[in-house]
Amino acid sequence: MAKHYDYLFKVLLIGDADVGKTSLLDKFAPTPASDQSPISTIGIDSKTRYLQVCGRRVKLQVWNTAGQHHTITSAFYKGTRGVFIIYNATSEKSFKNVKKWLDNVKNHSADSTVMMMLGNNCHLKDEKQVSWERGKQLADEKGVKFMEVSAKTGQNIEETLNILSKSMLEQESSVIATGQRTSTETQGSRCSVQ
Ligand SMILES: Nc1nc2c(ncn2[C@@H]2O[C@H](COP(=O)(O)OP(=O)(O)OP(=O)(O)O)[C@@H](O)[C@H]2O)c(=O)[nH]1
Ligand SMILES: [Mg+2]
Repeated sequence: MAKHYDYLFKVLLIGDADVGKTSLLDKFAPTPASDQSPISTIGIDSKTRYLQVCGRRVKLQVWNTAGQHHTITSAFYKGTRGVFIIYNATSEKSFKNVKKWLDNVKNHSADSTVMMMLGNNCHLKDEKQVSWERGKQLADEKGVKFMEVSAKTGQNIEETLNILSKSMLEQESSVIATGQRTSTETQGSRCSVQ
């Protein structure tokens, strides 16, 4: 039977407990509606999402982790091509911990892994403790991509998947062509939801 995709990428969702990883996964790869709020993740679970990027059929296998574990071991990173490092924009603490998560990814994953930092809950303007500017600044410092998102409103969800997928495709071509990493130029997008 013919394959339904040209590229298969494994992607991980990591970050502190309660930053909204499970909620974002539900937006990335919606399944039949559930009215229930997500419960704290205990182990890991995954969902699949197909999308077209640069004329290629991409299959994303998105793995969700439990924030309580604080570290993710090398076994989880095996074969991972992209990682979303998530913080909650209404929680300073979760933003501070992003550095630890970034170190965790760098220590355990392949150099070619594409990293993207996501500031969730960007629609909660009045409760925000972390501005877009601070998020973008940290992402630039660390050489990773950045986007503010909302699992609640769906803001920037599709853009985020497209940016990561495009970058993983570029990385794939560069590894095949030269065996080297492409530029780690960062990108960012403001959340325009009021
Ligand atoms: N208002 C609002 N609530 C959100 C958003 N994202 C997540 N939540 C809520 O925040 C709580 C935690 O979200 P989860 O998606 O379970 O967080 P998690 O990162 O998966 O947490 P762990 O599995 O414990 O690591 C849930 O009650 C969600 O309904 C968001 O964008 N806006
Ligand atoms: Mg969860």
